[in-house]
Amino acid sequence: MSKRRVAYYYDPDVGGYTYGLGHPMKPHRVRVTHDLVSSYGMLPKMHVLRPKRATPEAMTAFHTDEYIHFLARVTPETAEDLTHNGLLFLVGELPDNPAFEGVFEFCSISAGGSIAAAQRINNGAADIAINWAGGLHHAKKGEASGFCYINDIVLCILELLRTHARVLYIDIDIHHGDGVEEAFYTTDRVMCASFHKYGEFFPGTGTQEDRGRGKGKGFSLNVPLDDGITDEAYRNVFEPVISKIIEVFRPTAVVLQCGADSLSGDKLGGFNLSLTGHAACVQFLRQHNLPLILLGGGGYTVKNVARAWTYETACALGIEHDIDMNLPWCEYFDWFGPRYRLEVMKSNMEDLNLRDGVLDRVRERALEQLQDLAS
Ligand code: TV1
Ligand code: CA
Ligand code: ZN
Repeated sequence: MSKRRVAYYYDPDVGGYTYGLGHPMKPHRVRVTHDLVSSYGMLPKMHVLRPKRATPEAMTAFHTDEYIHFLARVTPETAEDLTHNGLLFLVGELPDNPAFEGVFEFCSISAGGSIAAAQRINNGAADIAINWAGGLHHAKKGEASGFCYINDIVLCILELLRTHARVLYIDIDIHHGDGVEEAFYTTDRVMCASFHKYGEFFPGTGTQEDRGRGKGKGFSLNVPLDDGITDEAYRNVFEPVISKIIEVFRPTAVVLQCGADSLSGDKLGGFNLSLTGHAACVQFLRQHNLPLILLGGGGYTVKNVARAWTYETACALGIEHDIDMNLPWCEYFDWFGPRYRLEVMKSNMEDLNLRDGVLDRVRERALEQLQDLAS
């Protein structure tokens, strides 16, 4: 398999932001990932770039002026007062979206990386661009949601649309990619495909009936899943569905949100994917030889997030078969005990998707919907 030019976006400040004590979202996981990527000696094999921070103006390509103005000013001290205008909910008893110290800077790093990744793809200087600090798929035009404030993915895709006719967005985070879907719900230039847990689970959207509207009818595809899905079952849906999308939609660029909360053992998730099962999605897309952007997303068992995104960086480089599964010495080595290996094992939980052939019907349904698009 031939080598690809990989651009890797990383800002060393990103790991310093914190959503607050006890909050499951930990920006630090991006630093742990970087430390592991670096210890594996991958940095000299790619273009390592520190992205420019996204400006408020760049953010308004998607978000409203009012919301950006608010987000740029909010601090832990003023959050209560500023929310009085009812613009958004940043507070609450266990707030998903707290007004933490430096929240706007954090967003500008995350979004800056995803926009820069798109520009690098647009000007042809990279085949694959990576931003593990991105992938914040729930943010809405004028509202924060589900740990996401600025939708770096929408900004990334809007940038790609400047030079690309058709962009395919794929979301393997365990949560539905609602913010991205909503942004492109009525266009036929972006195909959004989300694989997610559905049923008494955040954000509660993403049924197979939701397929887009107007010109966008058929250009949103949802694959609702249940707890316990394993590598084999996931692959048996993912690969045929993505192959069919590529055949009928003929994307000119692909954005893959690699949310790691679909891994077995995630603190918030309930799937049973191993590291290799998760990474198989990256490998499958790389094989198609289309310009590719890899973004982060969810992932709440920090050591496993770092393992997954490190291995997926190796997949982007095409060196995954050459790396030592025993972890190299690194700053956070202690976190990876007791085995100190680059693996996430599946558990013995039941795969609820295999009851009564539900999963086969979900796949057949998705393939039928895609066939509609072809005729
Ligand atoms: C503070 C402290 C906030 C502890 C939030 C889990 C917390 C959660 C917390 C939590 C938590 C959610 C909801 C309920 C909607 C709310 C990055 C009516 C132990 C992409 C976002 C999940 C997932 C939001 C983000 C969800 C992503 N789950 N402890 N909050 N309300 N919110 O259910 O897709 O991964 O859990
Ligand atoms: Ca998803
Ligand atoms: Zn998630």
